[in-house]
Amino acid sequence: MSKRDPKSTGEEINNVENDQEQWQMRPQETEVLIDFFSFIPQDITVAPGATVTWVNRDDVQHGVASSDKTFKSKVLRTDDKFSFKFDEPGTYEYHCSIHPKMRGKVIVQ
Ligand SMILES: [Cu+2]
Repeated sequence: MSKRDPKSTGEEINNVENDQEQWQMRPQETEVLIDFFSFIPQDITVAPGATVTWVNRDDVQHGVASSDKTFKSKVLRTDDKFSFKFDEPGTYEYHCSIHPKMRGKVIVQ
């Protein structure tokens, strides 16, 4: 007489592994707020492939421009957004195209 249980075939364990793989593949999205003439947070670190979206919450116009010209937004009015996808690892310093003293940094690693 066999005591083998036909339900314990490992199917449930395989399902758990598949779920974890999907979670790791999910693209990362991060927001940077523009308010009080500042980028908030000023420095952010994201994984390669992440999309960063800047949102102008200030009541004056701002822009987002990287120092090495990798990306540049149009003029952002209140509640306007600008997104850029960072595929290449590196440090991306940027400033406001209207107020050059406003500075921020995106670190991709
Ligand atoms: Cu500005």
